[in-house]
Amino acid sequence: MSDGSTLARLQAADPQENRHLDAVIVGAGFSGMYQLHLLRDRLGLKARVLERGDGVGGTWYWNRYPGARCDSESHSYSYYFSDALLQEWEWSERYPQQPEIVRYLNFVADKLDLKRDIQLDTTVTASRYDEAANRWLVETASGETLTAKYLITAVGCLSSANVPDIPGRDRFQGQWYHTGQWPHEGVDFTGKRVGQVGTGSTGIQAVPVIAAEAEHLTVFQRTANYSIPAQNGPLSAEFKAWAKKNTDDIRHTMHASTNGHPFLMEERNVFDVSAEERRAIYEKAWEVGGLRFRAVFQDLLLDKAANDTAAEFLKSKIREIVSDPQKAEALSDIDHPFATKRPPIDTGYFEAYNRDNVSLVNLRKTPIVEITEKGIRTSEKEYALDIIVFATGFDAMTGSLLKLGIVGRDGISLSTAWEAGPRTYLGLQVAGFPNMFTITGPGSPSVLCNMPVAIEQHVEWVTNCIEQMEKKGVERIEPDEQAVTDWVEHVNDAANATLLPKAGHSWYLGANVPGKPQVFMPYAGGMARYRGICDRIATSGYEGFVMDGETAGSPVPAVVNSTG
Ligand code: NA7
Repeated sequence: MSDGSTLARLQAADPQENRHLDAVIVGAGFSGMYQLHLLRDRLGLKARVLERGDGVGGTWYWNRYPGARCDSESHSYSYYFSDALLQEWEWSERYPQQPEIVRYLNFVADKLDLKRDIQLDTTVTASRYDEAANRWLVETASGETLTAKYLITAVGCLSSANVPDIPGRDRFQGQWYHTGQWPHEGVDFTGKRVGQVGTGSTGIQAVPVIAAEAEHLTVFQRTANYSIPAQNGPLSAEFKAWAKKNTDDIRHTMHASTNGHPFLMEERNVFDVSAEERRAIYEKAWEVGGLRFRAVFQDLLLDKAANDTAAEFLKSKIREIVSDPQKAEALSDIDHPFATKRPPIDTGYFEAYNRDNVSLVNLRKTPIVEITEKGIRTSEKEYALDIIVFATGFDAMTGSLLKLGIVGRDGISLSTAWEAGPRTYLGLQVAGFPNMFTITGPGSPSVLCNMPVAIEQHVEWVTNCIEQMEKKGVERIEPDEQAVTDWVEHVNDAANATLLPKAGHSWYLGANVPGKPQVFMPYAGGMARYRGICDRIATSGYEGFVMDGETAGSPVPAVVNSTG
């Protein structure tokens, strides 16, 4: 409902107007920081970031669990809009560890002087669109209300922890932790009996590190998972010099690739080569390690028979590595095609099961019944534990957005609008929520892409759009309902053209959170194609959007500047 009087009261109560902004940005991770930089330093707008944590870093501020490391290669896990930043920063390892990423983001925040406009320790509790005033009223947990013409959510796709509601959890007398809400002081596992629930990317990173410290680690596995060795290590001086010298080429490759990584997918298909050649290709890719494995054939995610060859190779590796046949059987009994869930990469994951102090419980055979005072009881027995680690993932892509208490035009909440699953145009805007932009929102490539690439593209697109609005005096933009319907259909078609929906329990589908509508959320049509669509829509005058009540789409001067 519109409520101009609330705004009038706020403005009267705050003559300095320092709470009345052009843009409120929620979240101080990669997206929020870059969005602040462009709106403030390029467009000259009054913008502020509100951040729940007491430091910058977003996802990486919270995910401090043992072994936390990015699965994008460090030289590509950087902002590419500024050559000065690229030249000055130096990554130490092939895959950056959490503390190094937080250091990097602090380095960027300091270089760009962002911190003065980032309000830390600030949790947004409600965000309401005031139609009469055309302002967003953003309330925080401390009772403060900020107002802004633009509301930009930069809350990350994987930041709302999914702690399973297992009966008896609060009875447990030991300590329990979720990996995404890890204590800053760390957890001492020395001499402890640890139970870890979950074997996704996070659990797979944590197992070897916890196993090396704990007296005993019991891993509770519901779904067995593929994993490829990261082959992580320090970067050589030659590589660092090469990466600094070739930033244009690296950027070009990332922008041309399907997933925003600094390597392209091979053009060959699995059955273009003989079984022998294929085996050699997979062996070599295993040695190279990481997500490059997925790129050795172009049809791995398109053709089940092709995928089976990679799946069988990876399962055979598990059986080779894990010496206990029962463990090997449980770990290689994988029920979904390779890479239809986010493919984890690891450092010594399967090898950890050869340690005497690591045991595996197959929850498919003996499910968890309850948590007791002493530990975890499955249908078979009770496991006594001192610490439980929930590596159980996130309410991905929508969880953090819905927590912002967003209410749009006519008093419709985002949770009502998305009751049957998220509906966006380009993953950027939602009908009925004028001037709200969702960075890496559902319906955009986001988690299927190297995140900084997806983030830079969105932030630049939003900035260009706002720049046009400000220049032309446009007050409101929101998508046309039909454009949203068409885009949602296109997102579904793009997913259905791949094997991705075949992992029925994937968080891409929302299937990991009980009661969450099951809709394939990220855009699977590829980052390069998506970028082209967004650019075309902008240059056509924002086709599919409604500006100040008028259907947009008549030609406007080309405004897209992809380098920001
Ligand atoms: P994921 O990939 O969602 O993995 C969560 C794991 O926790 C997965 O093995 C789940 O099994 C398991 N899980 C979740 N709930 C339960 C319950 N109730 N009981 C037993 N096991 C459970 O999260 P991650 O944090 O590992 O990774 C998220 C992303 O972060 C990752 O893809 C990277 O992009 C970075 P399931 O498979 O659902 O049977």
